[in-house]
This record gives sequence, C-alpha cells and structure tokens, in this order.
Amino acid sequence: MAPLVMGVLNVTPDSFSDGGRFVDPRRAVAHGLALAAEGADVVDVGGESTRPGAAPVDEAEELRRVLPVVEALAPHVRVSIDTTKAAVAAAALEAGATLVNDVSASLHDVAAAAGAGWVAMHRQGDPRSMQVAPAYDDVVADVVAFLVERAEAARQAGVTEVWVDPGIGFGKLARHNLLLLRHLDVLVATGLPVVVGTSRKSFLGALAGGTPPDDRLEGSLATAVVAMASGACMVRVHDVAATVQAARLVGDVAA
Ligand code: HH2
Repeated sequence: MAPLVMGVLNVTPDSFSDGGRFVDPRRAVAHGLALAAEGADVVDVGGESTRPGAAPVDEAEELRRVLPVVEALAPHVRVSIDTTKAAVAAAALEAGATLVNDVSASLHDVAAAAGAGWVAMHRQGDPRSMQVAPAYDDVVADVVAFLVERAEAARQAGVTEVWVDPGIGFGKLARHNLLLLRHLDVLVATGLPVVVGTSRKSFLGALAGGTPPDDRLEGSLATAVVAMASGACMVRVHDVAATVQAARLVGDVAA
C-alpha cells in the first residue's frame, strides 16, 4: 500500500514557509479542499507556529483561527489538529477532527477521551530555545526510547491509533536530522506507524546552499521518499500533489 500523505494547512501569520497565506478562514478552507483534491489523506490544521523562535499564541486566538477551518473541512477529508493545547485539541475533535498531531507528545488523554488518533512527536526544548544548542548522547536511541515510552502511555490511556514522529528540525542540528532519516528503520522496527515531516525545513535549505523555504521541493521530495522507502507510513508535506505521486511510486516499488 502507498504511504499516506498529510497536507500542511497553517492558519497562522508566522509559519516558516506559508505564514500569512491562509489567515483568512475562507482562503484556508479553499486551500485545505485543494490539498484534499490533490490527494492528501489527512489535512493537518495548525493555528500556532512551532518554527524556531516563534511566539506563543493564546488559547482563544488559536481556537478562533482553527475551529471554523476544521469544521468546514471535516465533512470532506480527514482532519488532524496540530496543537499543544488540550483545550484546542478537544474543541477541534468536537468540531470534526479525528487525529491529534501533538508536537508536545503530551495530549494522549484528550485523544483517548474522544476516541481519536494521536501523533506523538519528539522534540528537545521549546520553539524559543530548541535550536540554540541541541545535544544528544545518541540521537536515534534517545528519540526511539522517548517515542516508545509515549506510545505505551497512550495505549494505557486507551488510545488505539498511535503514531510516532521523530520530529525532524525540533531541537536537532542538520546532522541529527540526517542520522534520524538514515536510521529510520530503527524506529520503524518498533512496529509503531511512523510519520515524518521534513517538508521545506531549514536543514534542506542549508544543505542545498541556502535556498528559501518555497524553493525546497527537491529536498522535501527526496527526504520524503527516503522516509517512505525506509518504512514511514505517512509523510507531512506542503507540496501534496508531487508527494502523492512519489508515495504511489514508492508503494508500487514495494508491492
Ligand atoms: N513540523 C512542523 C509542525 N508540525 N507535526 C509533526 N507531526 N511533524 C513535524 O515534523 C511537524 C509538525 C513544522 O512545520 P510547519 O507546520 O510547516 O511550520 P510552523 O510550525 O512554522 O507552522
């Protein structure tokens, strides 16, 4: 089976690649529907940027951004809510989302209460500080151990659909990101379904000689293919149409 594609929909003024483009809810909904038409299996709605240095958003503002968009999209495509706030996750699930994409890896109780799926992502530090001096004894072993423990906690809380994500770019240097991609098989071998998000991230720009976020399609696709070929079951991307084609091809090769 082809890996799944999660399309990114940031309803934020300050996300690193598409900040400001979809703050107007009508434009956000139209973009979400376009991602679904391009073949996205899930549309990931987020109202707070997690980019390095991003300022926190208060709960009322985040709810105001995401709820109308979740409500409008949910009848048409599976919606995940990208948040670290329990109240935002709960309200989005109430509004029709069925998956909590949780970069804080702490909201499993909210997912359990709603019978929803949950993505646990690894990160080191918070957005303000995470890229200051990331350090690991063994980045692959540390990330895998953390995610296995989180998945176990979620299962015990009653979540039946648990995904794990190594958190590319979240408190990681370029070499940490490359090591996590190179050894993704270690995470895949846990048997937990793996999500990977490399799309347009800064290490791709750095490795390509300084390309801006909108000019990182090649690196985004290459790393998505590496992840899928290593066994990732889902990739989180901005460029859905191109990635869906790549995912189908990966599925055909693996069949
Ligand atoms: N990356 C971002 C946000 N959410 N969720 C998961 N599961 N995995 C990721 O790698 C991931 C994520 C950051 O990307 P983006 O949403 O494009 O930017 P911003 O956080 O600035 O809104």
